[in-house]
Amino acid sequence: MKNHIDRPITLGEFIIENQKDFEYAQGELTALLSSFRLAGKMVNQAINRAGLSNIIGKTGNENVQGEHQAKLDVMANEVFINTLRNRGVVSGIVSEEEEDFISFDNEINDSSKYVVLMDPLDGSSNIDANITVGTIFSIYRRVSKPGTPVKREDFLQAGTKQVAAGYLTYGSSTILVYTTGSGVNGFTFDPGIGSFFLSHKDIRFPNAGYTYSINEGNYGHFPKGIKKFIKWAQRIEKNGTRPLTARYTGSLVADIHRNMLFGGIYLYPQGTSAPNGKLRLLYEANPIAFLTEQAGGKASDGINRIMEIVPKDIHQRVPFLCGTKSLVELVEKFIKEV
Ligand code: P6P
Repeated sequence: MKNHIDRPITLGEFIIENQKDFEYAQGELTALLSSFRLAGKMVNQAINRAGLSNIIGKTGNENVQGEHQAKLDVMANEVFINTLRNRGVVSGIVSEEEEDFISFDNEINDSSKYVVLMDPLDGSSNIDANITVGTIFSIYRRVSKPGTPVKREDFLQAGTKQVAAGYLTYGSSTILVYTTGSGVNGFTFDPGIGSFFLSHKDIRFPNAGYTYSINEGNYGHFPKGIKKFIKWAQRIEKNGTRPLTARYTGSLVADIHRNMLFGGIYLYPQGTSAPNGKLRLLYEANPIAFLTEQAGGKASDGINRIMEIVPKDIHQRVPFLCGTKSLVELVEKFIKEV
């Protein structure tokens, strides 16, 4: 449909225009995606004034991951869970902040076809330093019988079964990026109007990579293949240049967003301090892998395609390489060689 308006279309208009991409959706997936829009605005508002309200800093508690919980972690988790529950379009949720899955045991929700897995506020340790943080989400069609409470099997599906995935990056501007399997599009929030407008149409990784994103503080723990890649990235070419430059924010969404726009690779490998890597398969690696592949990139654990890993536990961790295809394949080659 031609856009007859002389402004970028809104997220809502885009979702309606692209209904055809939502296989068998009778508006539920539309409602589900738009609930992320509402919750994203609420979290964005809280983050933008965090320094002015008593919401920065830690709660003094640890989450199920053993990580110190930031007050905004708790707030974001509650906002997304309540918004999704109230929309009546989700049967259940897995959240990084919740020990087990949550079943929305009421009539409307139980009839919903979908489940959501999310990291409500990723990189929250950066908030007090005013560094970009993000929300990551993944949407599946439930495999258990609609009309009954969700079961664990609904959440332990391989990433290839995702029907949609996305992230919100709360940075110099707030951008919602998502895919339903027909490419990746980004929408920038205009706080003056209160709407998200299409700003990044059909995002594709550039062919060449520009940055590598890894916490080199863990160098001593890295497997040999990763160390070999870092040495390759830092070598000085004959003309005095080097292949890549290092950019690592400590916020997965910020690093992925930059690498997807300008080319690059993000790596969180396994090491003695993180024997299976740090990132969680279900609500960090899989949604980012879906977006990455839809944007022409690649995501693996160094050997296997991330989205083909069959999950065993809702909080399982996985070594993670993600980004420009040629760079991921170079690292996989180095890992294979040593
Ligand atoms: P480290 C944030 O906790 C996160 O999950 C990602 O957003 C980020 O890339 C990574 O962990 C940072 O971990 O060990 O380098 O501080």
